[in-house]
Amino acid sequence: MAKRRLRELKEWKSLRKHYNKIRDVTLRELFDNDPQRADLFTIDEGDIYFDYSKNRITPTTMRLLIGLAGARGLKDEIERMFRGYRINKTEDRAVLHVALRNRSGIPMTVEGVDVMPRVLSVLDKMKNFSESVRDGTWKGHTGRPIRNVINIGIGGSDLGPCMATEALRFYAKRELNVRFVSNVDDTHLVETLGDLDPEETLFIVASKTFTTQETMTNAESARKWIIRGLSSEKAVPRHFAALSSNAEAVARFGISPENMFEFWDWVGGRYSLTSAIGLSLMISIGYNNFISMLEGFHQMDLHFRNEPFERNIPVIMALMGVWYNNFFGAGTYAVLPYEQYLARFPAYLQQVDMESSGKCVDRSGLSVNYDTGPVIWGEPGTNGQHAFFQLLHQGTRLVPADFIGFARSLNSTGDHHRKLIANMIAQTEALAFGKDEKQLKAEGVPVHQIPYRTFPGNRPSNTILAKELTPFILGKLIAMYEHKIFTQGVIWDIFSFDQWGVELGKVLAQKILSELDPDYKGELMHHGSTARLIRFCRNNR
Ligand code: G6Q
Repeated sequence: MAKRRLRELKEWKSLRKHYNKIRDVTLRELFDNDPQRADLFTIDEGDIYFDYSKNRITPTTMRLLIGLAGARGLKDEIERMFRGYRINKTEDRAVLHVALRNRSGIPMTVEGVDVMPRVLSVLDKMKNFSESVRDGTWKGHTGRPIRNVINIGIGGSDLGPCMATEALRFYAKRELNVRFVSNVDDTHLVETLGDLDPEETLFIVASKTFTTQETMTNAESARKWIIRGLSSEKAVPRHFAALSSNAEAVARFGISPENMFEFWDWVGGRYSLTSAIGLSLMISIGYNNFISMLEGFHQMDLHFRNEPFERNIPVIMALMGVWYNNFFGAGTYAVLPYEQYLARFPAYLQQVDMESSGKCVDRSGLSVNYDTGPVIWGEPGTNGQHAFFQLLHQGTRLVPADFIGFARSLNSTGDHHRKLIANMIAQTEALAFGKDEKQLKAEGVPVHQIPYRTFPGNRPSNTILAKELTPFILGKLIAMYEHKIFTQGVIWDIFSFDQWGVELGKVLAQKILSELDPDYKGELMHHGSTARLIRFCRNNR
């Protein structure tokens, strides 16, 4: 029997009807009518405290949304991922990043082959290498220990380790500078290397394919920088390591197999932080902290696989997302960490979510007739409050948001942290309950100002709390979002693990690259706008 399209499902239709009934019900009413509401809609998972009570939902909403997940076969889909099926159909690959952090000792297979021995052997190799860099036994070409580690990669080979290195800086070996170069803009490389000594600098070229234009351009320039700085080609093997699945290209670059850390086609770029792609992070925080992060990932993987949907944080997060995206028509989703160390977390999630869910064709190849992934954005609190929160509180758009915070600061100084958390909790309250005319009048606000100073409220959010930001908790948080995205992909019936949408621009850029050459003599076969842009840049070099 052909799979029913999303909007034809009876569960979807019931949700539509239910939405029409409750769309105008306010969070104030919902809380007033049910004093147990916060209990009912909180999952205290042990490490993560997930409060979703400030959402425009009732028990019926949840029953219907969970019914929808059931009708989409979510349980089976989760199993298919964990069992290594080739669920990335358009690239004909399995999707088994969960094996990278499988700490159970139980085999995980792709087509009957246990991948765990290879996963663990790469981890071991990473351990030895990272320890030798950290303790100074790894020497550069001139015999000096390494003080600077530069990860060269882009997209999935940059955003994860860059975000996590920043997030876990508290646990870092401070004598080591760990930096990230991603942009093909020469400024990125030049500014990153400006104050560094090649004798003490190690480059980690992170590229699954080892053909990515930006990464290879940066890596070639870094190679020249080393050769120039150390006056010898022989310096390359002591100053370069590679994270890749393309052994031949790595060897051609001059990096020896001992310094290549492998990963596999069943690891998608944006899901690769826990693979060899995490090497720069491991060098920064050390093997034990890295393993602790993997444990956190693994615990959340188990939670996602085993918990009933009613108690399953990633599933509930996904359902909330679908509820606002498809019924309330919210086109964006804000992620607001109240934790400076998580400053890069929204940017990281942007890739994981938007590359996975930015699709307009369903798994049967038909155009979808409903919205898929929203725009993900965010900044750390409290900075965001002084920037875009105005729109969240009084704008015309509904922007659901995740607030992420920690009960303790890692750098406890005076009452900074108490103020930070007070702000976070206050924002969720202000968004949910707003401030009405009656309250404003009671405060003596002049009548003519009342419309401007009214807060409509009824703006939903999740609050995600943990005791302290540790590697373990970071692992849990990331896995939570990964599985949220997976769940939404199942509901929207899209392929979450490909990214064909990034290809066209790359191909066109190759053509334009040659046309930008001042000696290019051919005709510019483009629409008028593009041809003029090319001419402007060529004439003004
Ligand atoms: C992520 C994408 C993409 C990829 C980069 C880098 O899921 O596949 O962001 O990670 O394009 O690719 P390489 O690692 O092959 O250089």
